[in-house]
Amino acid sequence: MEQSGQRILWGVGTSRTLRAHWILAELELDYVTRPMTSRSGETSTDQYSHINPSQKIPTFQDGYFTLSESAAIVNYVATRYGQAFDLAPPTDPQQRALYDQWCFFVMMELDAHTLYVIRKHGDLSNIYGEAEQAIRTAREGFQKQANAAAKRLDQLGPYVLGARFSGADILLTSCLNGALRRSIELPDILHRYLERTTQRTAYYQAMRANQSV
Ligand SMILES: N[C@@H](CCC(=O)N[C@@H](CS)C(=O)NCC(=O)O)C(=O)O
Repeated sequence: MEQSGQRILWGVGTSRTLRAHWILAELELDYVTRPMTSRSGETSTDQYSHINPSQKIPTFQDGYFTLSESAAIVNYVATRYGQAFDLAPPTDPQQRALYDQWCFFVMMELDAHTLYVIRKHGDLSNIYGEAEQAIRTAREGFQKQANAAAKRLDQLGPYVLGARFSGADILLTSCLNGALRRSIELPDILHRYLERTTQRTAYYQAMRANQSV
């Protein structure tokens, strides 16, 4: 049993684990990393399955509170600890709804439907099978939705919430970086956005913390 007050983050080495390391770094929170990597078999042990029945990383433990899903971890940490850093999600219902709109948009349209499809049927095709057409439409789908994100950012900017950086920027940045790694072209406005978000000190700290050794 972990100590009651200890913060533990399970998982390194993926864009999804990076999100959790990043929000913890933004808020300068102490935590212990369990450096478990993807597809190493470590996610399917009995001990880990008890903590996260999905057998996926990341998982975050805040004392006795256990949470999975990278976006939920980002938003939980930002809500619980982010006030002092002006990083908490908005509390006004409509502003919060717009924030949620960004988060769900990123997780569904830029992650699950597109990047993850490309990864599954590209790098991991030995497990999930070849599906050239699915990859092609996922790349096109990503570009279309990235253009939509660029339009919204152009109206609001420089961050998802306008003036201030938030957890939704962590989610968006991780997906845009994933697209660049796969040579998906992005509009200039998103390149300029990435220059802003990836120059943050906490981003470098998170990249280091997320390295698998
Ligand atoms: N929706 C989840 C997805 C998590 C996920 O798919 N994690 C992958 C690594 S990126 C994983 O743990 N796969 C299982 C394994 O590697 O054993 C999240 O955002 O946290």
